Formats: sequence, C-alpha cells, structure tokens
Amino acid sequence: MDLDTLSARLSTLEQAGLDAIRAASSPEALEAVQVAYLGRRGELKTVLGGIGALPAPDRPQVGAIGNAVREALEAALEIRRRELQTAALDARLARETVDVTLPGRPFRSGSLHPLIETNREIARIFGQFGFVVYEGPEVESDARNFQALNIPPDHPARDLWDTLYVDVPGYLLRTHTSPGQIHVMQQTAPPIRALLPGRCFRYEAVDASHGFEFFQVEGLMVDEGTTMADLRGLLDAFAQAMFGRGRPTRFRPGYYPFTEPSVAFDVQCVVCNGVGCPSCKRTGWMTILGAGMVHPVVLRNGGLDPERYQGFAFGLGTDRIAILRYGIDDIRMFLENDLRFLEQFS
Ligand code: 2NL
Repeated sequence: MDLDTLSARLSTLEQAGLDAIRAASSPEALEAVQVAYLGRRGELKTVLGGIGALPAPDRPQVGAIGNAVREALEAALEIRRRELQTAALDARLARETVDVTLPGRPFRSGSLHPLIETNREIARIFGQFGFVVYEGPEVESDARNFQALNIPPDHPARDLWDTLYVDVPGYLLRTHTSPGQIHVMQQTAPPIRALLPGRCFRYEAVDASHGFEFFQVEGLMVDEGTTMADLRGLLDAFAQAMFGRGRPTRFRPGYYPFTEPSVAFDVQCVVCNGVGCPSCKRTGWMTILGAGMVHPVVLRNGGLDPERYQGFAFGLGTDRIAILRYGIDDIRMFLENDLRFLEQFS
C-alpha cells in the first residue's frame, strides 16, 4: 500500500459517497448512507485503516485527505437532509391543503311542531288582550278535575270508560285543563285573565278525529261586571286574528256543568266560506270552541264571591284549530312523529 493508492481510494470513496447522498430519496435512506460511509465500521474507517501500512512521513498527508473527505461528505449530508425535509414539508402541505373557498355542507334545521306553533299563535292573540299563560299539572285530583267544576258524581264524563285513573286513589289524568283554572282562582285575586294550554287525557277509542291524548287551551276571565258581551267580543276578535278578518262568527246554546249559560262558538266554514261542504257537514259553520259564564258554584269553589265577581271561560281543542289552520285530516299525525309529516312545517 502506498500514498497514491490510498489517496486514489479516498477520492473514489468521496465520489461514491457524494453520489449515494444525492441518490438518497428519504431520511431513512440518507441515514443508511451516512452509516455506510462515515459510521464506526463505515467505508472511510476501513480505507483509513490502511494508513498503518504507510511510511510514517506519509501518514499526516493521508490523514488530512481523510478529514477533507469526511467534511465534504458531512456537508453534502446536511444539504441533502435539508432538501428532504423541505420536500417532505411541501408534500404534507399539498396533501393537507384546505380549500377555504368551498361552500359549507348545509345542515338540516328542525322546525317547531304544528301543535306548538298553533299554541303559540293562540297565546299571542289572547296575549294582546292581557291574557297570561299559566300551566297546571297533568295528574290532578278528582276534587279539582270534577267536583270543583260542578261535575256531579253521576256525570257520564266520570265513567271509568272516559277517564284515565292513576294508581293513587282520588287522582287521575286531567280530562281538561279546567282544574288548572281552579288553581289560578285559588291563588290569584281578580282581575284574572288566564290562559291555560296543556295536554289532556281521555279513555277513547282512537280514530282520525279522536285521540286519548289531546291538547286544549282554556281561557278564564274574572272581574267585577264581566258580561257575556265581553266574551262575545273577545272570541270574535280571536276568530278574526286566527282565520282572517271579516270571517262571520256566531253563538249557539250549549251545555257545560261549569258554565251558565253555556255556548258553542262557531266560525263560518273556512273551507267553503259558508256554502256548505263535507268539512262543515253542509251547515256552512264550524264549531271551534265551547264557552260560557262561569257557574257561581265554580267561582265559590275557586274561593271567589259570586255576588261580587263574574267571569267567563272558554275551552278549545288545539288539535282542532291546527287541523283547520293546516288542512290536516287525521289528528293521529300529530303524535306519530313521522318526519315526512313534520318536515312539511319547516
Ligand atoms: C270544550 C269546552 C270549556 C270551560 C271550558 C271553564 C273553566 C272554569 C270554569 C268554567 Cl275554571 N269553565 N272552562 C268552559 C266552557 C267550555 O271547554 O269543549 N273545549 C274543548
């Protein structure tokens, strides 16, 4: 082994190392090249191992060449490492690019249930006349649901077949929202203008126009000198707001144990405008609620003196108003929660 041979080998090694570094296409490959050329058992160490066979004066020169080769390879490694890092970053940026100009994915928004919408509209209209919304419990005492309302023990509504009773003796699922009005009378001093919306329950055979759950809104007004004319005017204003201005209305005689006198309140048929059609059974009129002057016995049961105070009350079926409002022909739709039905109200 002589100086020239060794320098020639070092120069070949440098060239091969530089080529391998440039050819490395990943950080892992580059690492392998580094180990192969500059590692403890790498090419450079192997070639320099031959230095011991040289005459002593030649050794420093070979050592210097060896160091230059090492530095050249290390510099090339560093440059290539940076190149690979930059390339990796560019690739990642390209891969993860978000196009902020793309339109968002539309999401489905829900809508209020038609009964809720109807309830709110009713409350809004009566709210304009000073009526305040109250709520009573769905489980009521027999005392408030029937006795306080002057419904005698032998009244057909009290039949097991009409009322849903709960396991607690003396309690039942309210068959109307009227017991809530008893709460209001017992707790509020006149003037009272109360609106009571809520779910009611009756033991019914279910069909297109009867459910065992239904929604009711009741109104109660009590003050000194309240008359039937006040009731007539209020209900007429309600009908105009709900079904359109100029819609004719009428009172017919009715009967409820808790009002005297009692009336049925009709609006001209909203389907045929009074001509007569299947919806109004060819009468030209539709009954939308029942009402009357609060029976003195009921006022007294509510803790009020009937000599001083008079009142009127009315009760309407929310389902029925919603049917007329939206042209629905089967009340079972309201509680089935079929999205194909509900989505039509969004
Ligand atoms: C109907 C008829 C009505 C009442 C409800 C009432 C409440 C009290 C006193 C007197 Cl505390 N009356 N409520 C009065 C007349 C009729 O509802 O068939 N609604 C669906």
